Amino acid sequence: MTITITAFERSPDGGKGLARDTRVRWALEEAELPYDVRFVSFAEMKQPAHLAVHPFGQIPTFEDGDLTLFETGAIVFHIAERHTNLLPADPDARARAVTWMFAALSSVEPPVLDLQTAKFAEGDKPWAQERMPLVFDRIRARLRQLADRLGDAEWLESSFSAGDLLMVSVLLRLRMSGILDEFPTLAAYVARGEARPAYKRAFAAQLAVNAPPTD
Ligand SMILES: N[C@@H](CCC(=O)N[C@@H](CS)C(=O)NCC(=O)O)C(=O)O
Repeated sequence: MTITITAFERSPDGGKGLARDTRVRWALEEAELPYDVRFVSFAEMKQPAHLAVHPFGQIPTFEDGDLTLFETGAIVFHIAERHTNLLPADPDARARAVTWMFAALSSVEPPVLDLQTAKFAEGDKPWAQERMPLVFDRIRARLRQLADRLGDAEWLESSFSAGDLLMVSVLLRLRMSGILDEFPTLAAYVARGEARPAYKRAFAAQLAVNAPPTD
């Protein structure tokens, strides 16, 4: 039975790889697992058939035989746990890698997402511009802490893990803002993630679907 994930029929980012199916594709590519993609429109995501798979009507989802999962953290964890060396065998090292998965999604991603909300969902509000410096300051504070911890290391722990996969994926969302360039060690860390052959395959696969048509 081939694994099936869901992704946007057409991602709003036009192929920048920021939709969360890219993280799942990346983990599957690291694991060298073949997969199919079922593409869904925004309307379809809110229909009963998709809601049965994802209670919040979002992408991505993951189906493997009788197992159905949603939430990228859980999906990447499942792939990492069963199929790859994305989690170290040593129990303590494994626990540290899992900690970085949680850190990426629950300590770093929220301020990053707040920037997107401020720009795209609240950008037309009268108070939007006044709030923006606060949003950037919260991101900078978190990035400074992360950069301090990473130091000159290649990865967050001694080898690349699912924690790095999620952290790099979250940080990539900041590229367009320019804020990553203020933290050269983090920018280099992200570049190392993007240089991995598995990331490149995942990026290319989503780009093939989402790139704007050329005349
Ligand atoms: N916490 C969820 C977030 C999923 C999510 O926000 N997915 C976005 C695409 S990246 C989505 O489906 N947006 C459309 C919507 O919410 O209607 C996860 O990590 O999987």
